[in-house]
Amino acid sequence: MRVNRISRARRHAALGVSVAALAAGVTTGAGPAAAQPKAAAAAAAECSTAYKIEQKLSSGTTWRMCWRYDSKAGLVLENISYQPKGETSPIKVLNSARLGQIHVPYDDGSVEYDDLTGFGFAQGLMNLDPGECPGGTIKSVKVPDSWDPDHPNVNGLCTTTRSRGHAYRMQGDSANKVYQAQGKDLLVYSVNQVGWYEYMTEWRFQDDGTITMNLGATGSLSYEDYDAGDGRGWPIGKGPRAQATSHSHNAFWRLDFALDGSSKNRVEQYDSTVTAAAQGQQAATVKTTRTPVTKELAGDAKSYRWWRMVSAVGKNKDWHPRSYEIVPGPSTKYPGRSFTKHDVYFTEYNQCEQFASNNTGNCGAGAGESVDKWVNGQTLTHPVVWMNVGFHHIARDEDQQPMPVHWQGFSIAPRDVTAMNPLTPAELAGQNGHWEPGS
Ligand SMILES: [Cu+2]
Repeated sequence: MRVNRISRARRHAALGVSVAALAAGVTTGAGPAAAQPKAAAAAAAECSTAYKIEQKLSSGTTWRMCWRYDSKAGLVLENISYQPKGETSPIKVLNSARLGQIHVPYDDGSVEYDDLTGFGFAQGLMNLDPGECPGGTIKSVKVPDSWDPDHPNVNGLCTTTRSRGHAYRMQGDSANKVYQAQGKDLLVYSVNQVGWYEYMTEWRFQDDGTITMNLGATGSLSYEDYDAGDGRGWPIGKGPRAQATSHSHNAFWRLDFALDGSSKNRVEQYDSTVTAAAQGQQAATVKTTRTPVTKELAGDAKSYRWWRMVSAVGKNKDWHPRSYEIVPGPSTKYPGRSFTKHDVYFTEYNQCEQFASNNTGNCGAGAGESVDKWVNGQTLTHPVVWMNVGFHHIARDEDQQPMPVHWQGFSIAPRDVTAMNPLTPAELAGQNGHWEPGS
């Protein structure tokens, strides 16, 4: 079926639908794009109403962004801003956020796929059933280079809200006072079919400023990949039968930050070293050092290491520079290709560098076509983050049928974006910094 899909993709690529068609989607897509001139909103908006997502969560936090749909990347979120209660204007976080590739190599070495640029990921956008967007809105998406050019519109983008459990809990001074809040998220997602798989591209915007991006894989194992017959498969049929071929899903995300509206963010790496307790000390000592990342970097995640993007222009009300910390999720790093050997790549922005592998942007003769090649010593003035999260899929009996969703992804979390917890209740607003009971 994979082969079938690729032939369909090639057939319709010949129709010559181009970047112009994608741009046209912004003006001719479904929705009342021109119908509702709202003076105040129009001034701030960088997209028409149909392409705007704005959600004020019950805790008072508002997320705003624009969406568009790219012929290769699928869902693209742009001009993302965060405005917790107590902030008088939106705080811009990202210029752009989207998938950067899904690379799928098979363990038996038979084949590998670049699902975004080589396999029609975007064209596989699925219609959503109203029941799978509970309490939300399903937007119509015009798919560029659609395989069904007479019907390019798909009800394929869900925006809704979801509870995530406790945002915090704290026992108050008086015995019967409990400060607690249930966190709320704005959820934005789409589903794209590639072969027999269905990928869920999920973006979670929490009311505390955290953004979590996850790729879920569900649908069905590809039937032609049974009976690997090489000892590398896992039997999911009776006895030794139907040995499904193991494979990896190496997902990339591309994040173009613009903290406080500026792309000139600084990258910092933090490492902590632990020294065993010296004589007379009760505990080991931990020393944390900051390393400015001034040039392009291929970074490896490890224990006691983290990175953050620091605003070039904005400070919070405690005069601390605003930043977003990268919080890696579980990952099985695939060493089989040069571009999957590192967990994160910080590259200087370049318009033609669009996909982490099998790049389709025209970077010119001699230019590399994968993200590792773009780490070549340039000074970072407008860093782009490429996050690589791998999942090694060894099938199991439970994968039939349908296959349960397996998730992979990571978060970015605010660090000093606000001077206090953005969800602080009014009664505790004075407890900032060195605070003592009764003060
Ligand atoms: Cu899989």
